[in-house]
Amino acid sequence: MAKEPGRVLKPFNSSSGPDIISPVKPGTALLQAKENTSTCAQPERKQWCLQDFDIGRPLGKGKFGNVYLAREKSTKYVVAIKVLFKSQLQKAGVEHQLRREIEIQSHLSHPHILRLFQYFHDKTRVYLVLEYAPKGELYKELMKNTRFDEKRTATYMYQMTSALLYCHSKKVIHRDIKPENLLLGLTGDLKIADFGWSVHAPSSRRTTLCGTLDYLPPEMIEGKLHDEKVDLWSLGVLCYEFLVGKPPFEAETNSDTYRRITKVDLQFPPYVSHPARNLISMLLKHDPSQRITLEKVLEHPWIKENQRPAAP
Ligand code: AK6
Repeated sequence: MAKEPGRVLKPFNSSSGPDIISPVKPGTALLQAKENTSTCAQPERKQWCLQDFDIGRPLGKGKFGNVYLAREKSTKYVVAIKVLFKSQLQKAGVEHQLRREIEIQSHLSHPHILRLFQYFHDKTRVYLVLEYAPKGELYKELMKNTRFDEKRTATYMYQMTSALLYCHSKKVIHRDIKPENLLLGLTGDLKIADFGWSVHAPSSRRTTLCGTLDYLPPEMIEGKLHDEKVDLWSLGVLCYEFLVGKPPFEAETNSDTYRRITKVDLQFPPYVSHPARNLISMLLKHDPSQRITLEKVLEHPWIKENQRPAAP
């Protein structure tokens, strides 16, 4: 069982390689958005503050605060601003987790990972300046469509896989891949959005039945050591859910879900094509070392034949 279910980005436990997790001093400018051209004394070191933005409509509510659409005044650059209350972060004892997440995010820049441009804070709040994903939440699209066709699913799978390859190359494992954590960019491209602590707007789906157990791999349920291969399992669950409209091991109770996961009790509705079943089955292997690699997912015939290249 996951000890900290909501935490999104985890460092990949590895004794080798540089440690990218180091404390961040509050107020440190972690990232300079290229788009920011506002005049200031040190053009490369502009630190944003709330006065630099016009704040728009709320985009979502969360446990520690809300997200708003916002526009940087001088550049008119549109972003999302997440407002977190320091008192609530303190009460929940998650400040160091937030800092660590900010530190990890500051090292990530990929077309399919939602950008954290910068953060700033005042006496009572911490503000995260995030990329705005205009087409909104993917799980809503899934609910609207019930399920996605194979072309759309393969396209999302390709984008997810390239984002995860990038994360794993930086020794970051995601561990919380599910439709609720994905957003859609202007061209309908997928963005891993890292809702952090499942602080996004309440989702009606699944929470009543089994919480978020559906995406947990056997090694985490069984309390074993786990590594970046957990993301391969979640990718398999995600692919199934896109094609079928519900996750593969869904059950009435948590313990039934656990049982189905540890047995890898995988069944496909008749409409799922055999090449798609093949890929899902190669991701949903009980033994992490037997799972197909991310490199091979990109080269899988079903992905190659069905994924639509990114719009120019
Ligand atoms: C919403 C949209 C954009 C943006 C990189 C909090 C945390 C304790 C994040 C976070 C990084 C950190 C955190 C959250 C996110 C989101 C939706 C995604 O809260 N961390 C407390 C510890 C850690 O991303 N990401 O929250 S916000 C956004 C919408 C809605 C429609 N389009 N575009």
